[in-house]
Amino acid sequence: TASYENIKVEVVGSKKNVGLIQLNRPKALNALCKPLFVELGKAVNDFDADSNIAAIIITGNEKAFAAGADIKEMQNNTYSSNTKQGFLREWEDISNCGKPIIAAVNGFALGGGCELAMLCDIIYAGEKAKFGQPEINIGTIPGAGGTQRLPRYVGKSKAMEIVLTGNFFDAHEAEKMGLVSKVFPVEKLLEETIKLAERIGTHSPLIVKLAKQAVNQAYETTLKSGLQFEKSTFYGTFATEDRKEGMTAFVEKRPPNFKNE
Ligand code: CO8
Repeated sequence: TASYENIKVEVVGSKKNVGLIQLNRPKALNALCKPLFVELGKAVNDFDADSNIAAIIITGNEKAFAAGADIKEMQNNTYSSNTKQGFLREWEDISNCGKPIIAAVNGFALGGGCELAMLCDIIYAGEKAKFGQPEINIGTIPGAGGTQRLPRYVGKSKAMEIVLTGNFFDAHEAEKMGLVSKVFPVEKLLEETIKLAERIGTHSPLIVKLAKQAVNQAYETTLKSGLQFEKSTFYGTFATEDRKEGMTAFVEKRPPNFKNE
């Protein structure tokens, strides 16, 4: 794998089919500076293109998943520099990934860090994780999905409270509001997240990709066209070898042998 300065990249899991990306600027609590985001985008794209990889994990360290955009780096930005340089461009690489991405959050997930976790498909948290959208404290607003994804995930009242106060909330609150799907002891988080990725990795990669696309429609379109998309995609699975294999294996009472076809 390529070598990076702001992230560490590894292939893990007993079948070596899980791509692990660790944000690695511990001294700045993994603040998301531009070079970090360029590297993260490249690592995600590479794993997305690698047929040996079933799912991707993004994590940080025990103190911080990511404490937000790099405030020191953006301090002197201007409206025109943001606009001309496309300040948030690299975020697209992550939202365009076809494979499942799981965020394993220990420590702070604030501002852009919380938004990065929300760009992922599933969030697992360690019990000391702290989430928040503190942008309001520094005179700005969330800029990478916080005002749009939070209300869709946790509802308007909670989202407003989080965005307008800038207050942090913990892993258990995050789980209760549905932002996080499970909470684990700090030292178990990564191992449990790898297990989740491995479980996903037992399925047909092709069908996993379709399932991810279909769930995402629920956040991107109306119910009517989302249901239409689901139905067409469901019908479409019947054109795949893996659908045939899955049902045949069930009837023959044996494990399926998916070919990604
Ligand atoms: N940017 C740059 N440096 C940071 C950041 C940050 N977001 N967060 C922490 N650091 C640095 C600190 O400056 C400090 O560096 P130094 O030792 O050189 O002074 C080091 O990390 C350790 O931090 P603290 O000493 O502050 O550690 P504490 O344990 O006392 O406090 C906190 C931890 C509470 C997390 C605190 O650091 C904090 O409040 N950080 C800022 C959180 C924040 O406001 N985040 C939102 C940023 S705005 C944003 O994300 C907008 C998103 C827009 C889109 C994203 C584009 C990428």
